[in-house]
Amino acid sequence: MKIVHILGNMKRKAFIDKSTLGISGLLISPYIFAKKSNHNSLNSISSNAFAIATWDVQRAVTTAGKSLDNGANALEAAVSGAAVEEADILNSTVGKGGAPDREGTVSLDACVMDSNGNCGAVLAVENITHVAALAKDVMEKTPHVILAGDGARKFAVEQGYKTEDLLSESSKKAWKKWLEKSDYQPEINIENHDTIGMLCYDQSGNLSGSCSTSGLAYKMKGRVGDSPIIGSGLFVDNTVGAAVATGLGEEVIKTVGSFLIVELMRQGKSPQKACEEAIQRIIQKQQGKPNFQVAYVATNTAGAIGAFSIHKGFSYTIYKNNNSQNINAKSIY
Ligand code: SD4
Repeated sequence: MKIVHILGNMKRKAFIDKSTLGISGLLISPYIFAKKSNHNSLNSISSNAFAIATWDVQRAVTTAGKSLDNGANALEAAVSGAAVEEADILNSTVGKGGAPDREGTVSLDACVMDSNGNCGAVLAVENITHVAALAKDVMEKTPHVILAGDGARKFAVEQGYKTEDLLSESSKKAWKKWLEKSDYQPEINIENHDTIGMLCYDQSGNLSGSCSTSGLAYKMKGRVGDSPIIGSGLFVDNTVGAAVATGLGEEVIKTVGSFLIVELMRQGKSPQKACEEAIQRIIQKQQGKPNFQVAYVATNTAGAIGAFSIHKGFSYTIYKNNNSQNINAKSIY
């Protein structure tokens, strides 16, 4: 069932299974998981693996985090975490069960970026659930970075991906209801597990990320947001850090948000300050309080984590050492 969380109305779980996790030591901000003496000596550090993701996605970060603990590389882990939300038919913002466009078709966007700066993306793909894995396949098995639409779907079929009808009964019902008025207004903080942007830091000290979404509910057919756009929805630089975005993609694209955050960190800003400045870049172009949400999560190579959003109600989830925690991000409003 789709639950719409309107701004200011949102209740969040402060912790995930707080009692069993024993993670009070993590209740400081920023979260320093992987201390390093030298900002650029990433590859010399090990056993500090962690996964972070946008929204309240404990199963996804735990899947990614456990695979990191078992020695998976950061890219594999980021894709495996995204796959959990993609397969969840109850998540109406990612993968199977995602909200359709205004014609009733579910089309998905995703990208990945690895520690060597390689990247892959798929745009407006229909009938394929695991688009983050598909983006990884584009990166690894084609000479290209981006495949869109039918070409991406065809490539998926060639690679052995199952084709499925991605429109769930509840998303179909919600779309039919929306059609009655066809009033297009991106809602703030739809659900508490939205577009999944995931950043993973593996035991070899490498960073990678993934971003996967069904995009904005009832978008125009063919509309693509920030999530599969490298630099907007996701950016990774293994010598600096990484960032992911969620929210109204049009606004993220205009400021190339994730790249901006990584560049701000390169200039010496903390992940928190970098996320705040990236949100300010959006806000300063608005007249008054915006009626849309944008949120960022970032980490640097020292393991510090930052997050910031325009409106209250955005949270992110961290996994480290068998513990996971959902944290409410700070916001302007
Ligand atoms: C998009 N950024 O397609 C995505 C949607 C999203 O929270 O993140 N919603 O614009």
